[in-house]
Amino acid sequence: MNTDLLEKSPVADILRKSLNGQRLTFEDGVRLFESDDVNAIGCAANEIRRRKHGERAYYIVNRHINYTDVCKNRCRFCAFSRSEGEEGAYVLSVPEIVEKARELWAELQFSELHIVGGLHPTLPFSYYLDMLSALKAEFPGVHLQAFTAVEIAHLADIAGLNVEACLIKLREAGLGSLPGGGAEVFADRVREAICPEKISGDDWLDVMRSAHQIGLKSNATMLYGHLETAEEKVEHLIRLRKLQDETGGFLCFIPLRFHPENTRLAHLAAPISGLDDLKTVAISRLMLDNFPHIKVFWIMLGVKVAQVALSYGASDFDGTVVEEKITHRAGAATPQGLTVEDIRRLIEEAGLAPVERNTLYEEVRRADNRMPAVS
Ligand code: V47
Ligand code: SF4
Repeated sequence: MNTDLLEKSPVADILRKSLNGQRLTFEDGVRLFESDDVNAIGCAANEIRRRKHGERAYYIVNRHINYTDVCKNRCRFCAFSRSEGEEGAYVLSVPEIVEKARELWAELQFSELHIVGGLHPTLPFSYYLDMLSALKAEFPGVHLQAFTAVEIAHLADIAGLNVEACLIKLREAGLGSLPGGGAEVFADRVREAICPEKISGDDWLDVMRSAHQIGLKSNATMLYGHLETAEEKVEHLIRLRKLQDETGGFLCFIPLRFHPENTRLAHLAAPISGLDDLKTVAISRLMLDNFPHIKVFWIMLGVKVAQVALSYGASDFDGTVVEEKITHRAGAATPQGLTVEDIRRLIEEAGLAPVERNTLYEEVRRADNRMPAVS
């Protein structure tokens, strides 16, 4: 750790506090976001990451599947969604979803399927149950991380169930955990401006609380780089930290950088620098002291910034992905997927030891061409 860099920083008092194991306050978080001293903040975050995970950095062999882009919410930052009947709108049938996974299996024995989609106004609840059980029948050892808290609220609605009962039915059909999407920024002011139809921040947190209470783990995200203030970002992080204190159910936090192209917010997006990305990763690591991992989704950050973020507090580099629509329809220039060899090399170049994990962060050990086995 470069103590000279830390001690000379205008935010040295906050960084020292964090390194001494003290929890950062709202005011600390705001000062960090307002600071330009990205390297000192990153240095402290890297030290916290090192204390939690040593020289290991994690990655997962996964495939993303977006089962439909039809969505009744039509968030203003979203270039992915379509209205029913609009050009480009699609719904994958359950056999098509299974086929997407099957066609990849010979080549890549993924340990996770990451499944998210829009809020389809007419698909019945049975579609989602059938999707999970068909995938589970075909790939019994694969973890199904599916449906954001926003989708879960919608599914509970169409099923006429409360959230907990809905989650139990989905789990019986094969659901393994929930991805972290849909959190955006919790502040009402922000939601009103960027996603007025979406469930509130409180509702998002309530869905996650219910999931954690029945033993389902989840991820959490924050969408940054649109019209949110430093205060709103810090409030978001603190609300996540508070729920994590209560349930311990979050596996990781993923900061998602807004991609403006083809969205209705394109006009207001100031370009976000690589330094802003690194600062967000580092502050997340410092504020979320009770989250095991900060994950970088290289699809959104870009491969190079995601690689550097491994020295700014990130401990997880997600993943092989294979096919991605949400960010690419919003102008992302990243590839659709990375090979395992690419990911391992990127982590090694960052000076860390790549460790394959499953969704629950258990180490995966593979014999050649066999189902991933958990150690
Ligand atoms: O909720 C939508 C975001 C999320 C845009 O849990 C956009 O491991 C940037 O949550 N620019 C879905 N972001 C994706 C997501 C995710 C991704 C990877 C891993 C995990 C995980 C979760 O994508 C949405 C929204 O926040 N999003 N549009 C856009 N134009
Ligand atoms: Fe629908 Fe999700 Fe896109 Fe919002 S972000 S329009 S909820 S698909």
